[in-house]
Amino acid sequence: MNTPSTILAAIPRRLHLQQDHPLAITRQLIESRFPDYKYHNDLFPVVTVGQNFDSLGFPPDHVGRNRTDTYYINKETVLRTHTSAHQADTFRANESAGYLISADVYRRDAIDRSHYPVFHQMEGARTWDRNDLGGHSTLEEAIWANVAKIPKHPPSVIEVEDPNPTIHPERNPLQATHSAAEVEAMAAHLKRSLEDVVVTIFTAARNAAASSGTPLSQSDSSEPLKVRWVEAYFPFTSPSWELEVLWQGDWLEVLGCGIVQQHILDNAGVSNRLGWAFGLGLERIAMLLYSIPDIRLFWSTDERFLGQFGKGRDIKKFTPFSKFPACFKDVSFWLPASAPSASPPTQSPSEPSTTATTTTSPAGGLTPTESSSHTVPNTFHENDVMEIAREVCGDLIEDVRLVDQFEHPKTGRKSVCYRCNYRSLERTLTNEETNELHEKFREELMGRLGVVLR
Ligand code: FA5
Ligand code: MG
Repeated sequence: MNTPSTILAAIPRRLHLQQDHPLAITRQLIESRFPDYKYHNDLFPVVTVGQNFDSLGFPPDHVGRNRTDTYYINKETVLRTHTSAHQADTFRANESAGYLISADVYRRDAIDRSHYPVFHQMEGARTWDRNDLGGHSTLEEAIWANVAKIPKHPPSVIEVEDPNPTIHPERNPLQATHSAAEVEAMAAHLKRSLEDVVVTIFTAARNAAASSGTPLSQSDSSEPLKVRWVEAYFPFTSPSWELEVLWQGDWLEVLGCGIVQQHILDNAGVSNRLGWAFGLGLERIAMLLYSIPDIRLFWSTDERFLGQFGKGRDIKKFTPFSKFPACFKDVSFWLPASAPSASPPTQSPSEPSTTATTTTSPAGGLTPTESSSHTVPNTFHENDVMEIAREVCGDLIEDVRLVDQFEHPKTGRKSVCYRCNYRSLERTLTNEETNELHEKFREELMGRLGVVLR
């Protein structure tokens, strides 16, 4: 068990189901592009290691399985790290050709304005039955007939860069059970479906920006939206891709996807079916849609935040309430003697290549601090620092980053320095308050990680 009570407290929030919450509105906007799919929005976040990793073909030594990256409830049970944990069961239930799963997911990770230990994903999948070609003579013909039904947006609306071949023998191989023609057809269906989602979202985002009177760069509706498909790797799809969107000058990864590994469908008892799957981050999309500058805001119960969304209105740009001052404080400490140098935060199953670049920050209250009856681990991992910061400071800490690393030339001892940025989204913090938080943070670091403060 490495799951703090602060994380368990997030389970009942179900933000993606909360009426007029920006994550719920974003979910519904995407769902509207998949009208014939079955939606699952209510799946419980505690899953088995089998569901989260084994069923998907994660190798036994994959970093995503580490206690430094994943919240364990016990040896066999975790808080899901992605909505893909429900793929096998949903394929097994075989209720519909297509499905969408929206849910909260949990990862031990860095602290900054685009990372939070709980976020929301939407999984989508579409499969076809080899034994039911709907009157077509081949499977690829049946799939192409479905492709033709998805809106195709002209280059004046969306410019798609897709430089790589659909299949690459080394980098992005075909599975033995599929023909190249079948994969070409499924890839076309997948890509066209997701391009349509992106057009829907980003058209709404531009309209919101334009109507707020402070148009964003690239929000001029005469300029096409630019997206690109890049090759990717996931243990549970092949070939695999990521979709990136050019937004305010940066390529932003919005989703991962690919052709479902046939062993997953075989093990789910539907070996006659084949198809595609994708997984996208709802916060990342909602932040773009509404220009929300800080991921902590989604957890706010402040009406100044929640009152700005939905209620039958058009999507409008979020107006930050006044930006409260930041307070930076450093903490330096020697690592325990046996420890390797600070490992960077890792993300399971894979690190996004780019993150939302955000500019201003405005929520959240102080969450209760964990008791410090923890045993000192004998290896140091940065995610432990991040978690202690979240437990002590709740949403009053905006950012924690490694600013210096030093190895003593004689003793070989390693020292690190982290810079903490304290800032409330809702009010100005007092000096005493910040000092108290920082002092508590230092004590917990010492007590729980066995580090020596400098
Ligand atoms: C996955 O989680 C895969 N399960 C996606 C997938 C599903 C691939 C089905 C193939 C088939 P990844 O870790 O890259 O992959 O996360 C997917 C998306 O979630 C990212 O593109 C990003 O939009 C979002 N995301 C990932 N990490 C974070 C984070 N810390 N904060 C906010 N959003 C995140
Ligand atoms: Mg990724």
